[in-house]
Amino acid sequence: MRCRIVGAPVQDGAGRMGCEMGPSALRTAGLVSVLAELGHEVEDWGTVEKAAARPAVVHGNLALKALPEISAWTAAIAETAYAASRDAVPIFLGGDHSISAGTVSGVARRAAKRGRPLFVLWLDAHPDFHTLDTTTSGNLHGVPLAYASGQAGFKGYFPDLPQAVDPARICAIGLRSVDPAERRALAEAGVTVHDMRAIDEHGIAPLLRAFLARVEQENGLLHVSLDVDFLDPSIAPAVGTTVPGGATFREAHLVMEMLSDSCLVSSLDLVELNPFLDERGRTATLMVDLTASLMGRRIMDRPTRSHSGSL
Ligand SMILES: [Mn+2]
Repeated sequence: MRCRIVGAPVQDGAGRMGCEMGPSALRTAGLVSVLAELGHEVEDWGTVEKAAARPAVVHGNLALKALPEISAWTAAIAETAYAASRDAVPIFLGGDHSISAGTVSGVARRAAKRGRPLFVLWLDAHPDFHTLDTTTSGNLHGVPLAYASGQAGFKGYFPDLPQAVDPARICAIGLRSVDPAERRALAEAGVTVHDMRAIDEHGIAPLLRAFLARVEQENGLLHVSLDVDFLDPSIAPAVGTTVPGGATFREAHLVMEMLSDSCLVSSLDLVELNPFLDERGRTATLMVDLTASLMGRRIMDRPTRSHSGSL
């Protein structure tokens, strides 16, 4: 398979600095060589050009931070995501999670052009489903999923959305920090939500399997957005928004292995890695290992699968 690496070193959407170094850390942890060793053709497209901030616009929510900057990043990333997804599986290296406003809207436009429905798997402690009106922190890494799924209130502030993702085709897994406004909005929009309690009660595999079955049934494309804080902070400390009680090492790898087996993944975000907070690169290394699992690394061959390795 052809993989296309795209760096999106955005940090203005997070509450603290450091995510700008994320793409470098993921490359340093060996992402390109790991993918090449798995037999993939890897193209590194370098770094999305930081667009000039759009003229400041006044918004009623005075808490909003870096709105012109994030809006400009979103436009630039969406354009690159659309181009990069033409004939390859793009892997977007964040950068804080605000990059997904651009990556998801870009690949959604690509999916529409292909006449295929886009599904989104959101692996995160947070749903990032705030609108510009409901966020109280004002950190715009809390809004990308609301934007990309066409929720109200972004028009005139963020780039016009060429193609909204149907909220009914979004599945968020790993949630354990959800604000009341988000809880209401997720329910109203019809997003499938599996919080950590659901994982505890049912196990992560059946929850994911049910979603993947829907993607397959509708012949969909699947974008996976992996936030470092999906993982438990004890194994992935390099993130500015740690929440205890996250996915374990094996739960995370199992998700990636199931995604690999499904052959459905068409694009991937690796976001919120803050190397300034890491311990000797262990979080960056784990993110690369998880990517390897998603892209076909396996412990043992599964001989019953006829299409293994042809993701
Ligand atoms: Mn996030």
